[in-house]
Amino acid sequence: MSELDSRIPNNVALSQDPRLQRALLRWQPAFLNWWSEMGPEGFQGDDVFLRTAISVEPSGWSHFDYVRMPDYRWGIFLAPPEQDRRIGFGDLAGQPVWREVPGEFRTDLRRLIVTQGDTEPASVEQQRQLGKTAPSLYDLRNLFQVNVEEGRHLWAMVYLLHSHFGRDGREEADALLERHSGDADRPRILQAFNEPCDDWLNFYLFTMFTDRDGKYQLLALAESAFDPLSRTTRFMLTEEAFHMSVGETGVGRIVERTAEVMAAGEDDPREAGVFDLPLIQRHINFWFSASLDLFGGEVSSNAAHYFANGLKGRARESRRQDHAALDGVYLMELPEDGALRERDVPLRNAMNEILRDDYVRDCERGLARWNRILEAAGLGERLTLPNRRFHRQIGAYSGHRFDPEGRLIDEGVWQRKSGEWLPTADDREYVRHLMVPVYEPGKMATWIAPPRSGVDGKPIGYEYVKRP
Ligand code: BYC
Ligand code: FE
Ligand code: FE
Repeated sequence: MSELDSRIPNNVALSQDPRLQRALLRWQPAFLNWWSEMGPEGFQGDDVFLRTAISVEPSGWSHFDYVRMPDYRWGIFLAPPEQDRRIGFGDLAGQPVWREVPGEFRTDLRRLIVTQGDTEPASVEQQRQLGKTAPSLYDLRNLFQVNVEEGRHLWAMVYLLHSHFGRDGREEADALLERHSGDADRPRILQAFNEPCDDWLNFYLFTMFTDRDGKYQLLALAESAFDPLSRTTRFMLTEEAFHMSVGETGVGRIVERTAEVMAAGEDDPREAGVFDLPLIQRHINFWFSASLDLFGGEVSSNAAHYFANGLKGRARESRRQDHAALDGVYLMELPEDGALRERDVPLRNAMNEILRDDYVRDCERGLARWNRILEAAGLGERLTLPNRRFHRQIGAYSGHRFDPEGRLIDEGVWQRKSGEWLPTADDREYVRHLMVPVYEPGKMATWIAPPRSGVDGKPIGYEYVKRP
């Protein structure tokens, strides 16, 4: 392995491409500088038991060891090329995929890559204070694993910008480190990535719902006719599965503790130092609706254009029948003159909503698993997903008020009721009050049950993070 390959592990023959090498070696110090200023605060000197991607072989793609986060080897990996891969959908279906960016789609592809790339460092910024209040060393390690992998996802998009978009690609790569989550002047591009995520309840809901948007957007980009984008996003999906499992099992462990306290006959779970179900429900309502916005408008000419030209497909396009999507319509209920009316939308213009459908189904499976925990504890209460029209800021339902069942309501009702539906100042104070760090191996905070098992075959009580 050359010195370069050990600094930046890769399967893109980086050592044989001097121009790209120069660009990435120039960007790397800026990235490390960003990581130390905007990455996890207070833990940069700790030894963390982390997995590092080292190849794309399914049998041995990653390696676990103690590493200080600033020494993490952020690598560049593309899934192996598919022989004779063809465009799978839209007007260009059947043509060979592109190894280079066609001039006419350069702006569109750059925009998709920049939007994707912007979310990765944004999430690290949102989560930078969380280490200080981790409920266990196991959870602390998982947080940092998610953070370093989001850092790698940023590298993945920066690789595409540097290797395929010339000078403006380099400028966009720099700008990815200059916008910041929640910054008044230079915020992140998509709103969910400017929301604070500074306590662990919000963190688990974010990784459950917002990282899951990532999964579906990556599945759609994995269909792209621009083959380097397809191969990069396919490999990113292997890491994404872990992020969502942190969220789903994290909320599951919270629900388990709450259920335990409720089943023991405690009327007010807050008396026992756990989260009550209505508070959890309000957080589900918030992060589910914020994540639905990330799919864009219900009716979108951008999405139609991306689909027509093979830039962005549907999730798992090959499992579908009609890859042209030219004749069909999608029946939607859209607000018009103060009521919901059924409208036929040309299929290609409904691509954002079709991807959102897949996402909602996936979320429902997670909710069902949480509800099985309540059921097993003998409780009648259930958690639910709000209707997709509820609390939207983007698309056809923004600018109107809907209740969690999806009924159109007026502003007065919203003002009276929204405190029951979305996290309140009082909720926030209660959540904060429970955020006390637990750094003793194997110990858990009061409000969360232990996980089923540890990481990489290690026990739950393993010293996943060694404090200096
Ligand atoms: N916020 O035609 P429309 C992840 C804009 S998460 C602000 O409906 P389109 C991760 C839109 O730009 C995955 N603005 O939108 C998770 C457009 O502006 P123009 C991230 C928004 O283009 C956790 C206008 O509204 N990946 O990986 O069809 C941790 C009309 O919109 C928003 C991607 O997003 C919004 N939410 O769809 C770490 C994939 N939505 O043209 C990582 C790449 C829309 O009027 N991005 N607008 O100026 C895309 O595919 C598309 O840009 C979107 C929007 C799906 C986001
Ligand atoms: Fe990511
Ligand atoms: Fe992720």
